[in-house]
Amino acid sequence: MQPTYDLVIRHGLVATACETMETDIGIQGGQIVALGKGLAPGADEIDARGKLVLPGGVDAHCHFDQPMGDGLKMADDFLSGTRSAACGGTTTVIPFAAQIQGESLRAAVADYHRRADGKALVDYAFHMIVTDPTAAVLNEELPGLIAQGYTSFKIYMTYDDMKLDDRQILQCLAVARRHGALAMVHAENTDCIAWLTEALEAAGHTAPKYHAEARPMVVEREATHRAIALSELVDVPILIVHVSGREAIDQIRWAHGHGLRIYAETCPQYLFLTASHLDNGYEGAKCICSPPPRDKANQRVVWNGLSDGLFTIVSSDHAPFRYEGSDGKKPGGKEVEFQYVPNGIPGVETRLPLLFSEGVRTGRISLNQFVALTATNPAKLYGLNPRKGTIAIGSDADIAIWDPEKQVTITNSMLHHNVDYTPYEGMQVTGWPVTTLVRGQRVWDGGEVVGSAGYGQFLPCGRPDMARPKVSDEAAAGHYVGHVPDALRQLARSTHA
Ligand code: DUC
Ligand code: ZN
Ligand code: ZN
Repeated sequence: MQPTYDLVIRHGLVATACETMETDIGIQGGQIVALGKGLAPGADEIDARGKLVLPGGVDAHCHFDQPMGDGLKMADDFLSGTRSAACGGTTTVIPFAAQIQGESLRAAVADYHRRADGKALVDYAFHMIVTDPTAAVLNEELPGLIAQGYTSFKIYMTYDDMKLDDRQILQCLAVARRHGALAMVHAENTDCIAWLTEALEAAGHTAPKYHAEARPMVVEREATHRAIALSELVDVPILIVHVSGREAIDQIRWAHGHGLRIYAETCPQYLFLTASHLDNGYEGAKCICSPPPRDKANQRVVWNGLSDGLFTIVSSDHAPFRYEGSDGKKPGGKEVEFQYVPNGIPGVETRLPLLFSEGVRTGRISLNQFVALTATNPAKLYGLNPRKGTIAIGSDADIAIWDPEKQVTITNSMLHHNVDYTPYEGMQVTGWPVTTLVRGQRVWDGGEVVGSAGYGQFLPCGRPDMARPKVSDEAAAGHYVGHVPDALRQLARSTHA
């Protein structure tokens, strides 16, 4: 008898963001085409008895092969980065095409495609990073790129070579509003950091642990509040990325209490690391990231924000720099003052197992919340649903089959990135994906990487519905009372109609 499907996954416990069900999954042509018990035979079959069958993760914040100045280099390109993603159950990644100040945004996107072409094992989309919002960028490049499927961009409130001032941020948010893109904001007050860094340096406090002292919570709190105010002024939703603890969370809760659509992302480093991880001689540089990890009390507040729905997504913020060598955490091969250590830690492969083990297995979040935070919501937020991030008829067959009882002690040697350390060395987790499918093809199976470079496809993103401005009752009735000039409002309405 001719098989009905290319592949059938049988007897697994399938979970989506809204339900958990015992069902088989029929896959044909890379898509899910049937759900139900006792499906007809497939040419290939997977027996998932005792396993969890989840949508493949969508890691909506990771950095691969991003051009760096000053002799620095990211350790992972699209090959090693997406390989590592697949081995941790992630099937879609969204890294960043970063504009270099003084250069064009379009050129950054074109360059990033060259870096990605033929390398990825899983599917990928691009965010952009806007560092130089010239008139050409605001009026031509950004609108054109948004229309072509690059529908999200990140802006920074700190770092000399990236930061925008408030007026520039407003200009970018206005473009997001008018053209239906989602703006992501790195919220830290740059002048506070510069002032504190100078003072720490003058006192001879230059070890990695002082990175955390140069970026205390108040610095993040102030910038988070300001970003929220700017978003309110323009009347456009934003995502605050890598939220680290209580004070920033308080600002976001305040915004939600005032009816503002502010989305929030956190990352495993704010759940599993503390500033004490930076207090380890120069090895503390391995855990330098921004904002820095805080303390146990802040970790608890972040966990609460996951369980009560404050956070929309959990991403890795995988920013891979090797510890040894001259192009990573020791620039030029030297132990440098904390402010010259490249910011970022690896985590694309450990994101899901860490959150599953400490979140789902402990009961802090439900399995459905786990799926929502790590797959469904990021797909929605960035205009990739329903193709990605769920298990539904018509969706891509991007699936991670988990052994929920598998006990793993995380060591760098078992990971598949190209970084020479993991900040999670020695941590024990229960639950790990044993098979990862991208569009119905195995890329990670039984402890082996079985996918091939170049199989991963570029995904143009739709304009995310979640980026729509709020339509107030007054506006709906035609007499809006608020901060936004009518002209801006009218423009947004006509393109969003
Ligand atoms: N912000 C990021 O999003 N990633 C790495 C470093 C940073 O500051
Ligand atoms: Zn950032
Ligand atoms: Zn990042």
